[in-house]
Amino acid sequence: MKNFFPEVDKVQFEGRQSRNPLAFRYYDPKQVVGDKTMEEHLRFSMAYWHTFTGAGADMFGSGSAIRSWDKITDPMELAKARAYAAFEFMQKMQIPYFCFHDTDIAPEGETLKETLNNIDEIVALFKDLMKETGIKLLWGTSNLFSHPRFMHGAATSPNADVFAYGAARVKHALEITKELGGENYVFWGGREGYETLLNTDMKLELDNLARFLHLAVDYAKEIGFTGQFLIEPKPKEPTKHQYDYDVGTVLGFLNSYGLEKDFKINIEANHATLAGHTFQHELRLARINGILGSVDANQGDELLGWDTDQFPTNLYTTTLAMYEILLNGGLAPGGLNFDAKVRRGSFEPMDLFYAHIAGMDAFAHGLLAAQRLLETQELEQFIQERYKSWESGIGAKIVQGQVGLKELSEYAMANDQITHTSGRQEMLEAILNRYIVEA
Ligand code: XUL
Ligand code: CO
Repeated sequence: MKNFFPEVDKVQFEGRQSRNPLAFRYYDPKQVVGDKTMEEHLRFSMAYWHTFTGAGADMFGSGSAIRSWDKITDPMELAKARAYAAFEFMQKMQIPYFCFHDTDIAPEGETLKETLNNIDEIVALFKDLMKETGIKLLWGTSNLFSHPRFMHGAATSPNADVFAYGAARVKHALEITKELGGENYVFWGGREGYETLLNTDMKLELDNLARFLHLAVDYAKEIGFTGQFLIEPKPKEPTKHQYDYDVGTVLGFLNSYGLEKDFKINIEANHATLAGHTFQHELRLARINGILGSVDANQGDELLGWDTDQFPTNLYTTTLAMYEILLNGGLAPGGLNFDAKVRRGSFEPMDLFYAHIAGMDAFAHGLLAAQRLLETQELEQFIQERYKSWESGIGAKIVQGQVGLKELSEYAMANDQITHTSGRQEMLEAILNRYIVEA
């Protein structure tokens, strides 16, 4: 097998004293943290599209990345070379999972049939490489947003032929995800939204989106695909208004259309911040509603208002994310998928390694800090104390539904001199900093 990354051997854990940029300082896959190993907690996954299909193009310029396989001109040979390179990379990085869109892995043909055949050929190669390396598929999906045929949406297109075409792609993507033992299937509604209501039947589009998802659930049952279905919210980009805006919106949508039992949510950090929420807010809202399924691990830039898909290196954010994930009892069958790309200026193959190491170490560090926080219960004790008025007296009566407005009014008349306790935000922020520094 050709060696695409001859300059790198397997990246190993060397501990926090290490100054080797090609080693993990925190991520030690077999280290037990609480009740699981780091590998079991974190379930890292590589995003095929950013790392092996993307080349660093942006709106102002073409791709800048140097990749040894790019010299190959035959599209199927190029697709195969990328597959070999991807599995070599994941093996060297000790990344146990990957995720892909159908369009990432093989070139588009002249017809739908030819396109699906191209994909099937690479899927067969993936199957061999997965067997050889033990690397698994976290989730599959169909890209229903890049090709011009999806310019007005896929499931929410005004053109029923596009809905049918999208359905054919999802049918096939479900089959290949099953074939590869994928543990989840993701719907990110790339162009499922609108630019202007002047030309949009919002009601029909939302109904059709739900119809589309129901059809997928039905077909999964028919073929015996038992993976978890996930919806990935995003508020905007590419459309001005995406229907799957944020966790709250998706929750309402699933409940309105009877899909709440079949779907969980794949939360992407940069999508959360685009929606005006913190990553932790979205994780919390999904968690307390029992629908936190998986995570697209990346980060945005505070000064840029778009989806920059950067590698997650902010320890504050990874700690609070892992805190929610631990409280969720983990993510399985979901995982932490690096839906992240190296910056356009980080154009060398080595940057792919440095970037993934940075992300994996940031999440391993976050896991250690979050685990300690939960072991000492320092935050939990503070929160419990803050809400203790609900455990007895009038609070307990409200919770148990024993009082109405009349009783509450009588109580308030007799207890109108309210005493408060401080929320102690700054003290708690300093405590959190201590856990991060000491992890
Ligand atoms: C786009 C995005 C997608 C999904 C999969 O912002 O996050 O890559 O994760 O379609
Ligand atoms: Co994503």
